[in-house]
Amino acid sequence: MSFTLPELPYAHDALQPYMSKETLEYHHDKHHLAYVNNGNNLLKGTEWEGKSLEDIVKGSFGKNAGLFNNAGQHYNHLHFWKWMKPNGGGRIPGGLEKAIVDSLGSVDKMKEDFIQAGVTQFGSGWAWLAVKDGKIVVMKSPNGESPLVQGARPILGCDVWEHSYYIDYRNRRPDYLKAFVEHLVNWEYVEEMYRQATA
Ligand code: MN3
Repeated sequence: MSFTLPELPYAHDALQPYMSKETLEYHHDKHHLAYVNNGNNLLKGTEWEGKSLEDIVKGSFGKNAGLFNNAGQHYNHLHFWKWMKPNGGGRIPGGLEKAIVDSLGSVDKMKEDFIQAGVTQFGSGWAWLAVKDGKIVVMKSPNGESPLVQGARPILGCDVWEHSYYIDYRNRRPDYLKAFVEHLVNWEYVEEMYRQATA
């Protein structure tokens, strides 16, 4: 399969004031598109041509850095757009909330640890909620990596590359992460990925 840039599931200005139209124009229309185009070029002629995106990400990790970086970021961003919605944050669906409390103690503790993971990811990368050995865990990863290459299934990720927040928050990464958790997260999509990860 080749990679294609998905449409955003909302208008570019729909996440304001927490994520601006300008940020999404650069981040989705230019950065994600570059991962798609570079990934398609680097995929040609490799053993992973014709494989699923997840198989390409997992298979190229540690073997083909250029392809992995672009395929990994394509996977991460495909979900990142869906992990957000206008008027996000708020109530977490009951089944997912129970799993979070069982695994991490409380919703507040989950939010605190998730924000801390993003704040302490040195340089570019991602903060994650993932399912590992049947439990929800907080993780972080550098660059285009994800829980997929750490033996886990991602259910929520926040992009902490500067291109994701610098226009709106400048150097205030903690404020961006807090706004993401409180006002942007599409918990229904997180729950859908949790169900898939535990099916
Ligand atoms: Mn990004």
